[in-house]
Amino acid sequence: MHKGEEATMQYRLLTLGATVLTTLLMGGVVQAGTDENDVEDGQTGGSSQTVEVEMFDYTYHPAELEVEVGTTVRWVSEEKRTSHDIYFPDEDIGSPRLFPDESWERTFDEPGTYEYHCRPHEDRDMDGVIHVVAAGDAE
Ligand SMILES: [Cu+2]
Repeated sequence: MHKGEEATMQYRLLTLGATVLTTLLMGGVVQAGTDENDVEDGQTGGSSQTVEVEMFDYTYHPAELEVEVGTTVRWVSEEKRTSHDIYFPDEDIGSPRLFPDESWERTFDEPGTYEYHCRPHEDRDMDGVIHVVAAGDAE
């Protein structure tokens, strides 16, 4: 075998390696996109986790939150006396009034910015925002 052929062989091996690598990477991406029916591994891709926002002192904690698509946000009232709610005016979606230790959940399936406030305490600037980002884009 002279030098020309040897170089070609090495090139072919390199190309093969790159192809295998690309296939593996693509496989990973595809898997990450199929989170909805992915029963075996809930960790991949769009989140199915639950994140809590506590309500106390007439404030949402945290008031600003970034989550991945598919995340459920649960608002829990840690207040001592008064009640609060969670209302999204853009969509006219809202919770009932939550008394101490009560909670309400909403799952976010679309990326976007979701502003909300507490209807009983809008005049006290009790408001918050959820930033829903595509899977893998969360900081
Ligand atoms: Cu309130």
